[in-house]
Amino acid sequence: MPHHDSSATPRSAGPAGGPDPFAGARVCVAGLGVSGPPVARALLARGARVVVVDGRDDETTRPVAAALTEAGAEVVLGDTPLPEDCGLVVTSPGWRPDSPLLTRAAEAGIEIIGDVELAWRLKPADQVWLAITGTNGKTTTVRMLESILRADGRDALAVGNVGTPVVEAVLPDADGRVHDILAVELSSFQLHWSNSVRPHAATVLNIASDHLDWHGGLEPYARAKGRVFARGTIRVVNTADDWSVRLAEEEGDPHTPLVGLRLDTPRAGELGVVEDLLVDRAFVEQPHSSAEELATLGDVRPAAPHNVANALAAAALARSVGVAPASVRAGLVAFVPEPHRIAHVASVGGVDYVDDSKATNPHAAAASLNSYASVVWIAGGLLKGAEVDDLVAGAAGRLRGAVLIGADRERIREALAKHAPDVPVVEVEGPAADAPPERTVMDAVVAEAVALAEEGDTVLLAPAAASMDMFTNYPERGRFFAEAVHRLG
Ligand code: UMA
Repeated sequence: MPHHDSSATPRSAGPAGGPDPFAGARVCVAGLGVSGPPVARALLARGARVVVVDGRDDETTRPVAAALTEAGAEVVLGDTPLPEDCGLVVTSPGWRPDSPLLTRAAEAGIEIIGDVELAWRLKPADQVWLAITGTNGKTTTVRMLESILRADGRDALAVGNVGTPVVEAVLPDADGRVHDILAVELSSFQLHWSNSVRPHAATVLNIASDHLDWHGGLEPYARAKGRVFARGTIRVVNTADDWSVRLAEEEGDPHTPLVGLRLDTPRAGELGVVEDLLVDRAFVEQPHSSAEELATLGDVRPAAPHNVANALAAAALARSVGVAPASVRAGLVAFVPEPHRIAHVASVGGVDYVDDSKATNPHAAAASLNSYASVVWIAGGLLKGAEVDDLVAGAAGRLRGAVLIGADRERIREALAKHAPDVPVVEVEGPAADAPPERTVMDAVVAEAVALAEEGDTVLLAPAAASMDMFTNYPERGRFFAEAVHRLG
């Protein structure tokens, strides 16, 4: 029987041929949320001795812990000690590098990887990954890509930050099948903890301030995203975004094609827009003398500029694996936009109500504010260290009024006072004291917005901030908003 040193770091999966580096290894899995349990199961399936830790000990974590214990893992809840003798830590993405467990592991020289890196080491050699990162538009783009690949008859799945942990898609399912191709949404957290992931093609859609508290600044946040451009990875860049181009040039492999995306006429080697057509001049035989029509602007929903850029990115990644032009169009047409992304809720009294609860940072909020001429803006929540001056200065001319909520609303109020002093601003702390129990804070917010709005205006929930100070998550924030709007009728 081969000897397995539990302090050795498993570096490659290698089940065919040499000894399996995971078999017998003692591995700590940090986190019992969405990504931790499938990571633990994958490691158990490979014969690792798994210890899972999670700081939460409550009705959510206990049943998951019981199931994993049943499956053969050791589970520690309510405390996050670094288990003794582990040779590898596989962390869930949200764990900050300065959390006590990860700090202790780093000090002890124990390798720390993320769930995505583990998935890469476990995946079959012939499974193709197309990777998407960026501050905004990742989830939409990864879903568009999945739709396009499927329209082309490919066995594809959207995974990663979008919600299905990548590790679930690299192991055979009950029928022994593994997906051929993955559309992988990667967050900066996941990329921070990846070091050997090498997608076939990848893109950084855009970079703006987000998660600065986690990474400690914009530069390390952007550089983490840049890791998506690995050795051998075809680089797809948004030519309108300086960081996207810089990261591809500075972090990527200069020997791979650099494919530009632009919202106007594409040059050779780019995808772009000519009149109302999405056009490919990169993945064609004669880029200097020919172009391939992929779709029309009408096939992209909503056809707002930032979303056309998302569609071009999805198209480029799909074309990098030989998807037919007609499949790009069919996939975009079949794509169903996710809720809470610039979703029209209702028109009441000549005023449109739009839910962009997914705008959890200033950059995303700017994109939706720019889509409307006269806006009553609902904003606020957790800014995660981001600045709002540029956002407010850029939107000032479009604002009819603002209704502010959440922990960091004071910062937005200050920016409004500075850059849009004439715009009326209302702050809402909670529902009126005598409100019936089914009323949420959003009823009070919507009532204030109604008072500010004039016919033809758009009341836009685009908070520029995360929701967790007041809501479970951004979908709940959006749902409460939509329900409050519907109660108006
Ligand atoms: N925990 C601790 N100690 C810590 C931190 C967390 O014990 O110091 C525990 C929590 O109690 C919880 C678990 O760890 O039980 C949660 O782990 P996690 O926050 O890493 O999240 P998961 O549930 O594993 O979900 C993660 C992604 N979450 C984050 O990156 C914060 C999900 O992205 C992703 O869909 C999922 O993996 C599958 O890949 C969500 C997200 O908010 C949507 N992403 C950010 C974004 O899009 O902006 C990056």
